[in-house]
Amino acid sequence: MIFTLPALPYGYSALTPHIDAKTMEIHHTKHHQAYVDKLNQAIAGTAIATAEGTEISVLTHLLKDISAYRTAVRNHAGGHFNHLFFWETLTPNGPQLPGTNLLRTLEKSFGSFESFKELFTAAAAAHFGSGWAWLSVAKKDSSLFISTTNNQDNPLMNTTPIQEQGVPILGLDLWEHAYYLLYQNRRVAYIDTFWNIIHWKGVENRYMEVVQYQAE
Ligand code: MN3
Repeated sequence: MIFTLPALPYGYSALTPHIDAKTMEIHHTKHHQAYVDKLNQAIAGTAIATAEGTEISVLTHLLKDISAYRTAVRNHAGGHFNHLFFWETLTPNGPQLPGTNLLRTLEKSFGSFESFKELFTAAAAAHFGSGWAWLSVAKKDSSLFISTTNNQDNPLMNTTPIQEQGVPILGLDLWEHAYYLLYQNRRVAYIDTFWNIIHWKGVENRYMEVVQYQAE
């Protein structure tokens, strides 16, 4: 497997005024590209270099077993997966709420959609330094949980300090490169605007796939 950088599912300016075109272009062509290039270097000579399948499936298997690999693989496999995931989590013109299946589950899990939003926002705002905020389906019982991870880690990884393992269905990049040009130090303004551009249909599809898979 040689990992590649796919085109975004929308143009660089599609998410304005929430995320500006320059940020999207640099984020995609420089930051994401660098994770792809360094991942290819890091896996040279390992079994991953000859693995077959889609990039997402190879990455998912790799991340679930990441404790067996060195830090460079962890950082760049995480970086590649998280960004592929992030681009698909955003959309310029989706509905502002999840569909019924996911909405009801969020209400059951967190009391209401509003309180889910508040908890996710608070977790993302409180995360110290670079990292990600996630909504995931727990490995242990298929419940939904909110967490944050450092650097390019994510909840799939079987390693410390991941507090709880699960399959992410929604993720927000908390690195300054994701928002600094438009928001500077105002991370909360960036988190607030995220709610306008979430691809809820895609998030719900991920949720349905995970619960179906875990039930089998
Ligand atoms: Mn990023």
